[in-house]
Amino acid sequence: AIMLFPKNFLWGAAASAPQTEGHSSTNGKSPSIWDKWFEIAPDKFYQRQGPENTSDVYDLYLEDVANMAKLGLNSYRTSIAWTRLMPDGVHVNPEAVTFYRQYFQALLDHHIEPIINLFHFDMPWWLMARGGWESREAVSKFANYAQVAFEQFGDLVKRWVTFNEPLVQVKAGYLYGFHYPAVVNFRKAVQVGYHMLLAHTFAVQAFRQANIAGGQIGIILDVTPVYAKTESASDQRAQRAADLLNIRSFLDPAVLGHVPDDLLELLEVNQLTPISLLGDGAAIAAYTVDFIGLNYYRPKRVQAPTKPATPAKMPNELYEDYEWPARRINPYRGWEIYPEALYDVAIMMRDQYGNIPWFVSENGMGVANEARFKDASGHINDQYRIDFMKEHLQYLHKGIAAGSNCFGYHTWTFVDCWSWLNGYHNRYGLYSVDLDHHYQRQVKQSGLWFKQLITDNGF
Ligand code: BGP
Repeated sequence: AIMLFPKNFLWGAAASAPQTEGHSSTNGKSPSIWDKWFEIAPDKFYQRQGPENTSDVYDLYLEDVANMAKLGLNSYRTSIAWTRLMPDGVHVNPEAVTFYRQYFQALLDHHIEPIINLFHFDMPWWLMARGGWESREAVSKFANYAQVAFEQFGDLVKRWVTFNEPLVQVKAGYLYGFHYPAVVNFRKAVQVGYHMLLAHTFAVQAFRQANIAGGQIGIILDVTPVYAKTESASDQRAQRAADLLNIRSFLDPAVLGHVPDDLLELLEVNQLTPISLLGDGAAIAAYTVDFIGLNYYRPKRVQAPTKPATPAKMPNELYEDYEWPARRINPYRGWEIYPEALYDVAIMMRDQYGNIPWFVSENGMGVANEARFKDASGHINDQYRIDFMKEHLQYLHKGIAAGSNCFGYHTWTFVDCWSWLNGYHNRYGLYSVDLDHHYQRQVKQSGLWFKQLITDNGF
């Protein structure tokens, strides 16, 4: 079958500043929690690969942009590092302004639309030292940073994003304890999540006030419908709770302008209502988004809890992750592959969120030790990644055909990049980087396929 995507569909790739730029402690940048954590506990990081250099986009962005143009990308998402633009949270670093302006201009010169995100897990260290997202102060600091970014780059960047996956930071940092500050405390997680929601809200407010001609603002969330193990009442209850905490907690306020009533109730019953909740409802209602980005890698499946939970692990008393016996697994990363979810999410956006414009802001296949798939010419022959994207695009296409308002597809990522505690273990790029030869780039088979995909606007 021939699958053509809508006219002017956005084809591109996504990345973030901390995972690609490098020069993490030079050129006027101050440390984020990642730089500091690596300094304190380097052994936590895969092969002691830290955030200092990453893929050196700071030096190599012109080469990358030229390669993007070669493959025909018409859009690219990355982030600004708050710690580079405003190293002390007050003053603007002129070198950062020059760097980002040249980078964004280079994209525009090649007809690649920059979609710019303000925050990708990289809390400044100076602010973390004052409580990070636990402190309400972070809300106004973030809104101020957003305003500065709109002023500095609003002439070049039209599509803005406040946050990438805020809930991942809430969960990884405050609930499951694997990202800094590695706390396990549901009460703190709620407070942090709430402050991130407010930071998002007031950044949208700053955006409306900046009045950027042709400008739009959105948020990027890691979202799929939650799938229950069975139709039983207890599994369905678990499904609703997981959906509420993981999906609706951010998607509802961002799009519909209110925190779900059942979430407020759940928090109240557990005496977890965040401090200062009551005064912010009007702002949340007033500053909703223009579009949504959804990152999708794997589905979330749950069942009713099978083990007794302690209060400290509050979500565990509501639901438990469940491994579907029939699942397909990406053998190179261990994650379930379930492309059908992209259709389900498309229908969810159509029916539950007023058919707001949205795009797939990340989708891709992580592969460990990918160098083993090099062919004789030195290119990585990643047919598995081509198959992965094709399958997902088929279900996305089906969702669009059913009327869902999806305007683009971004793969994670363009060049292999550094990933938090996983370093360079799992590779995702359309281009490989060679860590032994100063991040030398080379196109993979999937890159050539992606080019054809864009040329044909489908496959
Ligand atoms: C997403 C993040 C990205 C990226 C990706 C791949 O959740 O937004 O930053 O890291 O996941 O995950 P990983 O590198 O752990 O395989």
